[in-house]
Amino acid sequence: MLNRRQILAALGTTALASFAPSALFAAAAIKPDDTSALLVIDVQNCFLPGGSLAVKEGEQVVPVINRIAKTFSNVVMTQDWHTPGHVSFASVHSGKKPFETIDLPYGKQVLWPDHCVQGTDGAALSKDLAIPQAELIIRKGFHKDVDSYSAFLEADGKTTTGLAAYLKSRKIKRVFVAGLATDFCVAWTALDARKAGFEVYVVEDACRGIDTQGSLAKAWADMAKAGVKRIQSADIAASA
Ligand code: VGL
Ligand code: ZN
Repeated sequence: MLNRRQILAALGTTALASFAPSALFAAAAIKPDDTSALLVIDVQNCFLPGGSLAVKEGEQVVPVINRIAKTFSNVVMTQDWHTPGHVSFASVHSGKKPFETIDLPYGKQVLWPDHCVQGTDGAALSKDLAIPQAELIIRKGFHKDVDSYSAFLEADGKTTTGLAAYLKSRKIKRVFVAGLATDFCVAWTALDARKAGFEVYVVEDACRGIDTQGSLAKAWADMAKAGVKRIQSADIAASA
């Protein structure tokens, strides 16, 4: 009689290798349910090629987001929605250039090229998004003197957008975050979602970053520390 150890040894690594990956993959697939929502962050013309604050490879998130969105019954989109002359624009601070920082009453602010001005074509959502079931569009950053990277909370740290209350009233427990830019609006949204008590997944290949002054590495580190789960679109089970 072979004992357990001898059987395992006889099976050897080939048997394990051919068996384990698919089993692991199946176990790892995440299935969005009715308590899950996909948050599609700022997939707007200004952040896409030709836009005033174009994110490198930003257009590549669109097909990935369209694909994963099919697995969600709840999808919320956001739009960065600034006034003309918004405080986050370098153009309104004399002697300042885009990507420099200034101190504002609510803290440090990165200055940007003018972008996502209310009602302009640059502020429009990408026409290539194909998510007809999206149920809510949250606009943010519309107070002239306060920025809002996060879809939940403005940069003053206290003015809410109403999104947490909306999601809670819809019984959402888990949010999946995708879009632009990984290191600003995606990361701030993911961090605030954790603070609001949601289970949070950021879908890495459905996002692209700006990466200024180490912002991308810092964003991933902050998100890991806050318990945000970093996943790939392939980790989400294909729709039934
Ligand atoms: C964003 C910079 C300025 C973003 C918005 O969507 O990540 N970044 N405004
Ligand atoms: Zn903005």
